[in-house]
Amino acid sequence: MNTIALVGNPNSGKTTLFNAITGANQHVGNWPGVTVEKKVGEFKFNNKIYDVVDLPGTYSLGAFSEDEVVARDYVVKGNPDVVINVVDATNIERNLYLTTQLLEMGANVVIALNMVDEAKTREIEINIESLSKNLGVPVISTVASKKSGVEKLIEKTVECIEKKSEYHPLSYGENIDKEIKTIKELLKDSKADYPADWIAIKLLEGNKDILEEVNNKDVEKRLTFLKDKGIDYELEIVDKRYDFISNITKKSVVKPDEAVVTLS
Ligand code: GDP
Ligand code: K
Ligand code: MG
Repeated sequence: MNTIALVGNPNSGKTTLFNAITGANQHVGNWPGVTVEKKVGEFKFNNKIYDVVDLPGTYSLGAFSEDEVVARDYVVKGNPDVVINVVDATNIERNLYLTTQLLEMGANVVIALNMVDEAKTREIEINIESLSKNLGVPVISTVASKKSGVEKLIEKTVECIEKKSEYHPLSYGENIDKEIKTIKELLKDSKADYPADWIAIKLLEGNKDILEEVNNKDVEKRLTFLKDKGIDYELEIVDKRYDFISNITKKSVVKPDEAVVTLS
């Protein structure tokens, strides 16, 4: 059975899209051990049935809330075949922060660029091709509340199950990239469920539960060594994600207040 997960910021239109994709074929439960609601549905395409999971809405995939942990763990441990990342086109910079983290995880991402009707009303111009090229993943524009673009999104999603997009890690600059390599080397023989690049980034961000889960003395030593030298990459990593996003939006998005004004 193939499984597709829906991930996105709160109010990006995730549930509306989930309903449009699955119709009446859905059931609601709870994620084990937490009070977070679990919504599962399915759709049929070319006589095959696909499971769809609506994950809790989050801005990030750290470990700051039950919602984030549920979404994060499902993306990495639930092994969905495709992650549909619902991005609100009217708030693209903020929404792409979550996207960068999905890319870091090496998830097989398809972006549903939702609320394009509202973006149009606000005269926000988005070059879909350029956005897709620069992110390295397919982007399909949708208006979930009108079921527009949903067929195309399903087609692209099914296509991506067969053909996983190539993983393009972000660059965090020379020092951090080097440190990621060092940590990955130390983790070579450990058997955590998470992708090594992602673990290394999370550790450099100071994420305590990943450190606990990894349970590796050499890695702990390395992190203590950095700390003793006064090196803390946490803020720099966040900055680099925002740099990555702003580079992309500069190339792909024009907002009315940014349009070039020609003086006559
Ligand atoms: P969620 O929090 O991500 O699950 O978002 P919801 O699916 O609950 O949607 C939030 C609101 O946005 C609801 O009022 C939806 O009807 C509305 N909505 C969803 N998709 C679209 C869209 O493409 N365009 C517009 N204009 N509204 C939408
Ligand atoms: K909501
Ligand atoms: Mg919802």
